[in-house]
Amino acid sequence: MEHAQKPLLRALSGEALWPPPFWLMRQAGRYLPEYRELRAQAGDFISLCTTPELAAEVTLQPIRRYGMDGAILFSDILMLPWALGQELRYAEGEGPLLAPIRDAAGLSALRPDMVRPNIAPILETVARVRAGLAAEAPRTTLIGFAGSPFTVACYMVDGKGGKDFAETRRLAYVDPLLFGKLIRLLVDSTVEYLLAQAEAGAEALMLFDSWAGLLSPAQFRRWSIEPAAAIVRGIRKARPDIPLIGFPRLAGPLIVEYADRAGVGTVAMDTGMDPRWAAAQVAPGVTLQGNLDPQAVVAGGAAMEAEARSILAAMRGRPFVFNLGHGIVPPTPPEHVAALARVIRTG
Ligand code: 1CP
Repeated sequence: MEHAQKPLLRALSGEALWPPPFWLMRQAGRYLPEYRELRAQAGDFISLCTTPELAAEVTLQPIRRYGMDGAILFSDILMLPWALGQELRYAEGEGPLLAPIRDAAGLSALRPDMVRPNIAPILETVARVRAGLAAEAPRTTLIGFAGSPFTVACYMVDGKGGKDFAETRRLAYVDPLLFGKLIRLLVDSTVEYLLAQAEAGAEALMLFDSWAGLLSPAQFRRWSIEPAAAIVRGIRKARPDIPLIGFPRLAGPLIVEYADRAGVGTVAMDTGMDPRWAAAQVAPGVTLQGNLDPQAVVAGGAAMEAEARSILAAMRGRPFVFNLGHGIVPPTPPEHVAALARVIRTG
């Protein structure tokens, strides 16, 4: 299929399509038995992300089952700190663990010059997925991604997953010079990383700012919106037309300012965002994406259907991509995803 005719690319470029295209955050993963099987063979999670044949296969698994309009590269936002040389491991059941960076010595140990060689297997995955989609699912768009500088810094500074990231937010107040250097390094490396994914075959790019909503409004402008805008400028210089999606999770009303200033054409709404409010407040040329509660898909049935239909009704007539408000969770029954796909496709 002609690149410009893929439904997701059209919606991301500002067309209001009905029914809307859809994909689901974390659509490749533990709720799928075929993923669990392959994951068991691969060994650890980093090996899975850096073995192109396996990572490409995992990316394609949900597309084969459900025919989503978007395939998101199977990788992780923490593969960038890994590529920068920060020690990273994924402990079973505990999530990611990193050697925390909290001072100038930690910062200067990072190796931006090593990003390009270290991401080579991830770029090969991108190329394989693109070829796989051309053969198996020619209407499906390949989405590359990175974490936003602030969200990636949360893990780099705190050193582990969490809900609060107190060390990171404290460092941003007590040593904004050091924190600003880390953010700038991440801006530059993220531009390089995303452009390399585009070069390898990614057709749209998403920036996950999962923890943006932990910031005060002033800190949100400084550490979420400004770095996102700098990344968008860097990408636009080389790739003026590639669609960009921003996800300032938990931003609340600041999503409007993010939509105005970050420069992305599409803004993803989290679960708590009222889609009717967002449709009224966010500039009409900006595509919205979201925002079904992942727990509604665990529940399934009439409750899921009612939630999905109310989002569809709120978005009718504007450029929109149906998605979840956050990642799909492991207990999700796969047949509920099939039922959701049917609801979306009937509009
Ligand atoms: O054991 C396993 O199988 C590892 C679990 C896992 C998976 C499947 C992790 C560890 N990452 C991923 C894949 C992943 N992560 C994708 C793949 C593509 C897809 O969506 O299908 C993507 C886009 C991400 C992005 C990601 N990783 C985000 C941003 C989105 C979000 O969910 O908010 C974040 C915050 C992470 C960090 C991360 N990686 C993994 C875990 C368990 C976590 C969360 C840690 C925490 O803070 O508790």
